Amino acid sequence: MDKAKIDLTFYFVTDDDAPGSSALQQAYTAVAAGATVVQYRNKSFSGQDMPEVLAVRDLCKINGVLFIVNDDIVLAMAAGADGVHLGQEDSDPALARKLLGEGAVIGISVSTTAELERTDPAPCDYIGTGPVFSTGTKQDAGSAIGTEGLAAVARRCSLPVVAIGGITPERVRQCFKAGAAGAAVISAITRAADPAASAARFAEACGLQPAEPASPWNDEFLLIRRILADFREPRDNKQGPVKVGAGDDAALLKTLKNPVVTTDTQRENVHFRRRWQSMSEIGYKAAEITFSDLAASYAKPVALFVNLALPADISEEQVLQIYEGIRSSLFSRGAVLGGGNVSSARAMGLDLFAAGEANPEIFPVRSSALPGWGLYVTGQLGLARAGLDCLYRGDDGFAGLIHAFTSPSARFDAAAVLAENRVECVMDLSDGLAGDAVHIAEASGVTINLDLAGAPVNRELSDYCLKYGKSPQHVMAAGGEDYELVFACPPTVFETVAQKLPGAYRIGECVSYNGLPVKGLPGEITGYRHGGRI
Ligand code: 3NM
Repeated sequence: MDKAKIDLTFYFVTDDDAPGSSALQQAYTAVAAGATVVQYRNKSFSGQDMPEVLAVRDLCKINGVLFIVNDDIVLAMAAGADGVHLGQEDSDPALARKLLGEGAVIGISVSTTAELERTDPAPCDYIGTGPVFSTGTKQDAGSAIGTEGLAAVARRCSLPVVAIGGITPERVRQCFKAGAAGAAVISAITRAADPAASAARFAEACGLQPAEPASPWNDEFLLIRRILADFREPRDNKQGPVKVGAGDDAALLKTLKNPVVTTDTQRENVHFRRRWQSMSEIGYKAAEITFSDLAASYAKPVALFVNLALPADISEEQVLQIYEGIRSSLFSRGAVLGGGNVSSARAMGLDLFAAGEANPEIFPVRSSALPGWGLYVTGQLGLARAGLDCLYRGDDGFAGLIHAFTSPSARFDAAAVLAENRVECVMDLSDGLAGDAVHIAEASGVTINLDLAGAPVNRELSDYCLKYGKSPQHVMAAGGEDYELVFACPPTVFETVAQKLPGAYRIGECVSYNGLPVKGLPGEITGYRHGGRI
């Protein structure tokens, strides 16, 4: 570390108590605004947090931002931090110097001039002084010393002084006037309604420019090499349908008899939120819902192509976790990764393309329903929608519902039974029965009379509806993201299907078109809007 280059001006400290934002996201916001230092502060650190610490370190390193660990010399060493910040009650700065070496940046907290007198400045590079203003962030911070207290310490101290405690963008200037070399901040950014805007105002008050932060995964080629290391099979499997898979400019597929191609998209804050699902679940779900289109077409998955849009606050480890989820879907479907792309973006997103091979005998479509046929589904509806509502409410008492939203499975098992029985009219339920029944009715030119009164309602959905005063039929019809299959066929065919698919049941019938595509919707229901509330 070149000590002459240390810039303490905008000293951001991570907040382990900020609701819904990780230290990595916070650090990214600060670095994007122009922070010059990030201190990792986590009072309840455990080994599980290590990947996050390393990700924050990488973000700082790649952006030339000083990375300091609070309190813990051992963690600072393990994380390869640039230095450590110690309180008066923590380890001795001399020990930190001995362990971390001459190049490390070592800071110590000092509240008063009396404390300053007792502190040996020799092993330290800077002093942290506060709380300058009153703060609720650190319970044992003592009473505010004001800018006068800060000025008194700064005057007597040969080392640069970083002001801390209750500093807002509006108070930054006073701190510099009082002799501070830097302003440290937590809550004015992490608890702000708009952290990025607040961080930008803080940086501006410090006289700094915003940066376009680079991310650890910006070394795209290295990242792709790491991803591909886990996807070795396609290149070696000359017998399979993919002769040359991910890793070359394009994939070479063996001639497929009846190729079927489909695409899907998952966008952050539209289809998923990072705090609701693990990265692996996001990857798994994206792959499964793309494959669900193939299931509804009786096609066998062959290859998946994935374009990832990544904001810089996603670490390389997290990207690999997304691919871990994708891989587990590919593995269970017997398909391979055909290729893909990684690019930077403001919000996270996945665009997926799947290639499959059609059943040589039958390709179901939504336009083939006839009057007199029944309308059926392969399983319980409404679970995912209710799970999404629980996530919005922060109610984690309905694990099965939440799981239905975060980890749906494409119904290839049900599709096989339908194909065997020559069911010609099938689609997967992604937009909810209310919307998808309209698609079938309009494409087939029939009216669908829905009848959900006798449809099964599982225990958890029933409990959820009781708790929140909802009608199960309403939740089932408004549904969305069920990824069950809805199909139309003659009732006699259904009797045979039902023997192999005991979870399937009737939800209505097709009649000659009589002025409306769908009748019998409970209440005022329209289709499903991804991310919308019930
Ligand atoms: N140390 P905020 S005050 C971590 O006085 C810390 O030494 C302090 O948080 C000290 O910017 C403080 O939200 C909390 O007030 C700073």
